[in-house]
Amino acid sequence: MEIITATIAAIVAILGGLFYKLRNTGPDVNGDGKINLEDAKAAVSKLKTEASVAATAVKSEVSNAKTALKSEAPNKIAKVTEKAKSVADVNKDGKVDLADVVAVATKRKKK
Ligand SMILES: [Ca+2]
Ligand SMILES: [Ca+2]
Repeated sequence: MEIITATIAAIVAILGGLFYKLRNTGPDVNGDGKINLEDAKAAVSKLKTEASVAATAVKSEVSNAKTALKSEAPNKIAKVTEKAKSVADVNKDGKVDLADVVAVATKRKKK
């Protein structure tokens, strides 16, 4: 149970962190004091880099979880998945999707 819950929490945190970083970037993305086309390019580049970092971290978490789950009984895993879904469903609308990641990022900012 702890394996999936921890993995989902880690993934939500990774994605929340990604959105948090991207949200907190001002218009002068490359920090040269001017706001122009170069910042749009820098924003795309930054998005690619951050998304790639997050994707790698998520893959690593999933891989760790898969390894850990090999020792768990399959009927346990179904129950665990339900539990993990309820943990990851931050805004409690019954679905685990991008809105939950945004909810996490929003929560963090308020703190
Ligand atoms: Ca700039
Ligand atoms: Ca949700």
